[in-house]
Amino acid sequence: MNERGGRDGEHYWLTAQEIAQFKRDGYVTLRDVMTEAELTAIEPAFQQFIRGEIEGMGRDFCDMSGPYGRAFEDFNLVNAVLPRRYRPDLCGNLFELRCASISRQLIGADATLDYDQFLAKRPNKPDAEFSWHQDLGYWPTGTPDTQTATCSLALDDADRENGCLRVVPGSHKGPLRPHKPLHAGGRDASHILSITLDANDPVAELPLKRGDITVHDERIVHGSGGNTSKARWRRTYIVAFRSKACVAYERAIGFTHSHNDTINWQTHLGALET
Ligand SMILES: O=C(O)CCC(=O)C(=O)O
Repeated sequence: MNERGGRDGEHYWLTAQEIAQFKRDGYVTLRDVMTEAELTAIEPAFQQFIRGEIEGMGRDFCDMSGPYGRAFEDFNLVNAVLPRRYRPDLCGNLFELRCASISRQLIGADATLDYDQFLAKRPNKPDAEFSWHQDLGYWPTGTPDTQTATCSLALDDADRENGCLRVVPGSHKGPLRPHKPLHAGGRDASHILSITLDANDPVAELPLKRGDITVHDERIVHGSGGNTSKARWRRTYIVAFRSKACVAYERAIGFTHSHNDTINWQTHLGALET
């Protein structure tokens, strides 16, 4: 930690206040984590995925607002899961390294990269919603240490109009809520799970400038609205870190965060009610 915080080569130093906010609220917003030149360097790979040019991804390339099987031209929320699996040259890029630095400060020295994901809300897609959920509701129960730092980089300015991330601050201190499949047909038809907000849940929107990130933990209730702008994308590059023991446990049961994983979801999602 240093007192002023900010970028420092492969590191990004958090202030004591930022670390305290993550623990207190379940999330933190960090400004200017990537410079314009650094963003420009990673964008071509991102765009290849979002244009649907990477072959052989199966369900790892889908619309995260709808059921599997939707035609690419009809996607609202383009979702590429595990891009580093399909383009290994992404491994070790500067964004990953800065997020590793941030995650070590938030969840401990053995923070291990668990998965990455590219998300892009097409302009003028009011249905490009990411439904309310807790990440832990999607993941196997029984992991030895659930701590997670999910870092989400804004490749475009994000706000209410293009569907920025929104959270229920402090909800990470409450229980894991029951998650239900959003679409008929369960996990075979769609990856999406959803929870209903309580009437008294406070909602905070997290607007970002290009190059800023949010970091959220595995229990905070969060989601995002549709993109009602006429011409603005909302593109997000996610890298999530969990403890080394947790990642080892996930892999041992065959869970890699790929939508192509064939583990028994009923066994591994204790909180899922169908
Ligand atoms: O950025 C979004 O719209 C939602 C992403 C999300 O839910 C997540 O990374 O856990």
